[in-house]
Amino acid sequence: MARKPLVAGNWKMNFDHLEATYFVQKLAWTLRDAHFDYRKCEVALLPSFTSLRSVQVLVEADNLHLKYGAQAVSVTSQGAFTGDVSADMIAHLGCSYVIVGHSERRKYHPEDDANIVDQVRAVLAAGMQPILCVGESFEERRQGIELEFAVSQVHDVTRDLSEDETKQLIIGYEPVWAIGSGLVATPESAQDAARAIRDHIRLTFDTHVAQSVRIIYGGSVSSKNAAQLLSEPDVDGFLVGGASLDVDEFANIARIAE
Ligand code: G2H
Repeated sequence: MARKPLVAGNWKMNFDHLEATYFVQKLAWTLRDAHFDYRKCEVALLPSFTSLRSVQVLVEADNLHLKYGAQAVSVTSQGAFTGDVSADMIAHLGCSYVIVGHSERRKYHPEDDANIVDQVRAVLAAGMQPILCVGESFEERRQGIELEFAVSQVHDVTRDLSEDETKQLIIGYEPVWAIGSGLVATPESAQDAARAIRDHIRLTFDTHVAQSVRIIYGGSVSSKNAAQLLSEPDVDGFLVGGASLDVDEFANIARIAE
C-alpha cells in the first residue's frame, strides 16, 4: 500500500503569530512557484498555540493546501486546568495533527506513558491524528537496545488502542541524541527502527493496519539528508525541527518528499 509522505515542521517555541503568518504566506508562494503537487506529499506546520488561529484564517482565506496542528494537548476536555488547551479547542481551529510525547515534552513536563496514552485518546476523539514521538537516548543506543526501546514506547500506546484508532496514528521515530544536535540517524538505522515498529504493529494487529500507519523520521533532518532517509521503504516522511524555521530549506525538504 502506498503511504502518502508527510513533511511536518515542528516550530517548537519559535515565531509569534505575525512571523507565523509571514512564513505561511511565503511557504505557500514558494511551493506554488515550484508547482508543488500536494496530492503527492502532505505538508504541515506545527506552530505554537498562539499562532494557530492566524494560520487557520490564512489557510482558509487563501484556500491553501497546507495542513497544520499543535505541539501538545491537555488530557482533559474542560474545566479548572489553568494554562491547558483541550483537544476540542485545537480541533475547532481546523487542526489535523497534534504532536504527542515529543522528547522535549517528556523531559520538561510531567508526561509519562499513561499521560501520553490519554493525550493520544483525546486527539483521536477530537477527530485529529496524533504524531506520536518515540525514540531512544544515546545511552539506550550505546547499550544496543534502541529498537526494543522504540518498540516498547509504541507498544505502551497501541496496546490500549483499537485497530481503527491505531490506523490513525502517525509515529515519529526521533532518536533523542539526534534532536537539534546536527547528528542524524543513518538511513539504515532509521529504516531498522521504522521496520521494527511496523513489524510490531503487524504482529499486534495485522498487515493492513501496519501498512496504513505512517512512520516519519525526526532528528536534524535537512535538505542534505532527506533524500537518502526517504529512500528507505518504511520511512514515510519527516518531523522537521530547526530546518523548518527557514522557508526555503523547509520547502526544499518538502520537494524532496514530493
Ligand atoms: C526533533 C526535530 C523536530 P530537529 O525534535 O521534531 O527537531 O530537526 O531540530 O532535530
